[in-house]
Amino acid sequence: MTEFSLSYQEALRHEVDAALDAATRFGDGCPPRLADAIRYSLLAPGKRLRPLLVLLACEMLAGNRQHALPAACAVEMIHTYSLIHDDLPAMDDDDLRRGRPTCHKKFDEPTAILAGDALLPLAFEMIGQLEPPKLVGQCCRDLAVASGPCQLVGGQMDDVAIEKGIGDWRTAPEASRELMERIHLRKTGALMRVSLRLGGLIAGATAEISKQQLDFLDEFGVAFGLAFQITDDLLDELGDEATVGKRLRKDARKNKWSYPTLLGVDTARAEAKFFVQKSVDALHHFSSQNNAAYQTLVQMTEHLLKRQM
Ligand code: GRG
Repeated sequence: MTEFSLSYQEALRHEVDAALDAATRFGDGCPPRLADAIRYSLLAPGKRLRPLLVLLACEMLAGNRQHALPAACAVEMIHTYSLIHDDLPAMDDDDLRRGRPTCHKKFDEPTAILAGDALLPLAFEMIGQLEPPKLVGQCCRDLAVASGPCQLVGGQMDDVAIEKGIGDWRTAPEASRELMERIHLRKTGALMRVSLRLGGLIAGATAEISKQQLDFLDEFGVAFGLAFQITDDLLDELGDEATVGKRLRKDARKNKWSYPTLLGVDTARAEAKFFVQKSVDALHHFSSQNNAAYQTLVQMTEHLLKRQM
């Protein structure tokens, strides 16, 4: 990765962090403990991958990234709410996230549930700030679908239900790559895809963006989401807990389906390479842009294979 693109990525992260900070300086009405819990989890040192996808897609397509900042904050808010709730004892029951005690460990369960609850509408409040206002309806709908019952929440429901033997999944299904991928596409992929789409739609407010370009962004998002998930599973199996900042070896311990547990580490690595290449191929549709945002998206994608966190 070049010095140039690293400092560009860092600049974007700083912009996102400043906007997240500003958006969570609540006035009267928000109990201080709730505000503290929201800010503790949201401003914790995450990678800000999804906000970066929003800003980079927008800037790659000649949009103004300042216009996309509210949407970048919105996807990070949804992501953080999902992490807080996923860490709860009723779900994955984790005590470490982003290198710190999880929200319910630092505060308490009711506060963590409510911090997650609060981040969800806050995300849509951010979308309401998009300019020009004609963007709001479409972006609101797309983000709601991606984070809703058929995507993020649906993927999580199937994942949790299979692990815990709940409802339709009382009888454990045969381990199946198709079902595992269907879960990942919703639980992990949907928010990444919509991040890119929001960036594209926002660029379209000031630049000429075709439906085909939005489709290419989506093709990239699908492959990127799977590549990310496979490398996440490999990190769970092989990574260093202190560097990753969360508990590892959980998939094997809990007998959870993951690419390495289902296919073995070597095949999982090969699959990660395959989906990284597929992502880069989809990005090539934008190679005529060849700007810093395009180059950074390519580098971020290739970097998945070297992920340490
Ligand atoms: C509770 C509705 C609901 C959904 C939870 C986030 C999630 C869905 C599950 C977490 C389990 C997990 C490991 C999912 C795999 C991919 C993923 C979302 C990893 C965490 O994302 P990163 O690595 O995290 O981008 P940071 O902390 O860097 O933002």
